[in-house]
Amino acid sequence: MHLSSIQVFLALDFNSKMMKILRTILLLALMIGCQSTPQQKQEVTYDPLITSMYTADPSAHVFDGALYIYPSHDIDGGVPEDDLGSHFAMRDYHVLKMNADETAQDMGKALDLDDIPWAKKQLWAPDIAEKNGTYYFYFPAKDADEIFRIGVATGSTPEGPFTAEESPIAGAVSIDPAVFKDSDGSYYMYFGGIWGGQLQRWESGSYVAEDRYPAADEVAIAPKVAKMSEDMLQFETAVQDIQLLDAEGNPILAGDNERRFFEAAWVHQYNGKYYFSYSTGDTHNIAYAIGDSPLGPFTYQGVILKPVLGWTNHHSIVEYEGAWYLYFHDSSLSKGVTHLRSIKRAKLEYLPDGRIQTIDALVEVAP
Ligand code: FUB
Repeated sequence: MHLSSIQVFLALDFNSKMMKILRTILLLALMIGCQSTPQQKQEVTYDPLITSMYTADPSAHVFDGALYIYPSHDIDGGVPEDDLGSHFAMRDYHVLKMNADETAQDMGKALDLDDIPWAKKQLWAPDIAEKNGTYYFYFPAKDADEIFRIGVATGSTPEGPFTAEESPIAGAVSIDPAVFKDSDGSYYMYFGGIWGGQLQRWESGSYVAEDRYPAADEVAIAPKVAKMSEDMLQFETAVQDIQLLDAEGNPILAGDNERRFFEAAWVHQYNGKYYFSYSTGDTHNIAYAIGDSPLGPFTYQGVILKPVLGWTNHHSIVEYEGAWYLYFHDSSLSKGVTHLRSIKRAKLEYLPDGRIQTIDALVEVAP
């Protein structure tokens, strides 16, 4: 029955007991229907996928019919918390593989800080891509000058181990690489993160060891993209800004903390459209914007995941066996310790018009 005909039905004057029951049932159905908007709160409990170690920033991919996750490996490195994010002091990467139940298993260490010639510390959010049977594992780390750069390591299986290149990728700076394979076989790397991720230090085109932010009414700092070279080890094109626009076609401004880019870029394709998703401003939503090209521009649509327990929010989106999943993390396992996070996953629901239903996975934990 259509909404308008339900409303007419409810307006009628019913006296019989049966009609009153029918009316109550319809009212309840109407209330449930009205709640089915993109802003719906999901009354679901999300458990950590693995509890034997702390994991974060999950990049999920399907290789050889299996679902693999490439997370950061959070540790308590004893480094005091500061605005540079020094307490995120990760030293290696492990590969995880999804089990048939709602858990993931550790497939072992795939890359160690000591085996990366150029990297000094802080192995943050990684990603991976496969091309012609070789697996290219992309990761950020600080170099000897404490500048975040992005490197690549290669392996012959999705589980690694991976062997790092001698130097980082030229032009690949800041943090949070996400590599997307387009339907024509091209690969693009999206990257960048503000504040501890240092993207604000590259706005002049070269590194300036000082944080410079645009004024609130200026265009926000943009995430970056470049096309990968044939050998997947470098950029084929110059790095360019990703344009994030509002519904009127105006660029999102620096003062728009609810919608501006902060970190954690991810791109996926759905029904021929490109979805660019990211963590926002100082608000830590996972938001998304839609475009017609992998290079953008992308128009802001809304929130996929509301802020979770812990300071950061970081995700990936993957289709597996006919269903769509959002991988994310929070700090529930460590009872709220910002840099000790655990990966989780939720079912992603699209609405008929291609919008994504908002997920609220915030959990309260007793300290
Ligand atoms: O894990 C370290 C950093 O925290 C990531 O690079 C950011 O995206 C945030 O999740």
